[in-house]
Amino acid sequence: MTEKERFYITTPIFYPNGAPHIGHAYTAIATDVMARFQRLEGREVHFLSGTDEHGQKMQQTAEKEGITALALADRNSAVFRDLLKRLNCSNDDFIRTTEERHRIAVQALWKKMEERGDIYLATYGGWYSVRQEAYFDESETTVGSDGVRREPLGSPVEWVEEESYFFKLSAYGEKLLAYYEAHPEFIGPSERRNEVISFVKSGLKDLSISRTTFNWGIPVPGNPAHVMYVWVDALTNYITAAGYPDENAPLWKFWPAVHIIGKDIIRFHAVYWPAFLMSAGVELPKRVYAHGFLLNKGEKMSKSVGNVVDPFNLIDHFGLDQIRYFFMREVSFGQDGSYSDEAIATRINSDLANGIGNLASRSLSMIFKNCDGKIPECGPLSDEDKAMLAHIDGVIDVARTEMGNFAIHKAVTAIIAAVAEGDRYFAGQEPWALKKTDPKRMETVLYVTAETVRQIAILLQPFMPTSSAKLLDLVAVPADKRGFDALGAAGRLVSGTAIDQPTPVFPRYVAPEATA
Ligand code: ME8
Repeated sequence: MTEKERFYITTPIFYPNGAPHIGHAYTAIATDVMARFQRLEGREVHFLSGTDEHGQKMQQTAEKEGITALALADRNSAVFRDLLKRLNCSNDDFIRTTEERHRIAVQALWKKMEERGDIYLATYGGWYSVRQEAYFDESETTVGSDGVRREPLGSPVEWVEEESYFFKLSAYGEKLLAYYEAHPEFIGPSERRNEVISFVKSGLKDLSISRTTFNWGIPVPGNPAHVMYVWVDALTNYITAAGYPDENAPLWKFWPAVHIIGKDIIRFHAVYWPAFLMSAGVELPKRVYAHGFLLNKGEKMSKSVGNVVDPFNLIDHFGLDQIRYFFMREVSFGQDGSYSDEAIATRINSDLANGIGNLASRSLSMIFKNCDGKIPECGPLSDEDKAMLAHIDGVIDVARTEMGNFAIHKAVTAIIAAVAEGDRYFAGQEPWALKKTDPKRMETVLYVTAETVRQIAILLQPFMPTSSAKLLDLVAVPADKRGFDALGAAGRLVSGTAIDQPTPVFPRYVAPEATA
């Protein structure tokens, strides 16, 4: 038996210092869609998510609440875990950076970097943002009219001086640039790649990688007065979960991974992380792909504006698959995207209820009523039938190419475009008229339409797993014929297979005000 190709994909690990918001849900949905797509392609997939639980911010939030940092992490990590379940994410593992397996991995990585001569002790002074958990150059900060100095994203910074371990990042500039050059696919999209290259070209300074001003973190091996800088700790999660430092661990075969992240953390993933791994002699990630930010009606979400959307509420209101579909279809993956309740409602009604839902229910109801509840015979194919089948058989090639380029929105657009094609075909063939004039021909038209629905449903599974399964149930596709290897001629519907009376899969969205 040939071994399956492997695919390891990760979300960022989330900061559990507050409740999850829609941005977290977005990144998780996109990663889940990619993981599911690869599984349907027949690959052996490992999909990792988790929570990033150390650092000063967590310690401070916990102190304010009068609880321990671990209690805060326990409570909120569970909410993120629930969010992933609620989103129907198919992650194989959920890592918490407070786990013992992670401490072992991070300390092992540190020791490797130290052995390599890349870690030294010195004094650090700089403008530190607690919110960003990062130091900023004085030149990057500005003093506002309120007298408060802030970093570019707006959080206050304070002057901090401490004894610190440093990582010799300055020694990796040329190596990183050579790596980006040799692996143009390493960073995406291209705007982010260019941004990273110019950052590295502008010269890398050594990186302060330990802290002594708080203790909520992983101790530095041999000097527990220091805890590790939270980004050294956080990034390592990706190899912890693959079994590092045990390169014979069963999951190590999955490394290297594809990292899906938000554009806010590209520098950490595309500069620091590969430098740490080069230093420690570990293979670099396969790809780092940064998606854009979600904006609420074009505005940045912030607690002070009061436009932060709770993903749980959004799902309760519109339905899970509807939300998954909306974000994957509406936002160009890699770019910022805006959303609003109106836009979600419009997509649900036009693409789902009036689109695939309607095509499935019209064609399958006709089959149920007129073909004895069985998938009809497929007679000789007309040019129109052949064109329809050729179209639907070809969608996977487009979807595969687009997904390979991380253009999730284009993949889903190609699939949904097949619905319009199906509608045109169905309306043009008028099977309801053929019922009287040429019932054999009607059967063929219904067969071709049901076959189109079958393939659309298989293709939509990564995006809307539950609804697609319902659609596949409607056309009585067996469980072992739902992978992408069953697309095209390989898995054509079998005439004579009994189907159930179709039930609606995508109800129309009606705003609550409108029903009142
Ligand atoms: O950065 N739009 O965690 P985090 C889209 N712990 N995506 C958004 C978003 C928005 N408005 N806001 C957040 C961290 N995200 C670190 C990561 S990884 C080793 C450590 C998404 O909880 C985006 O993908 O602040 C971001 O990268 C991710 O949530 C995690 O944000």
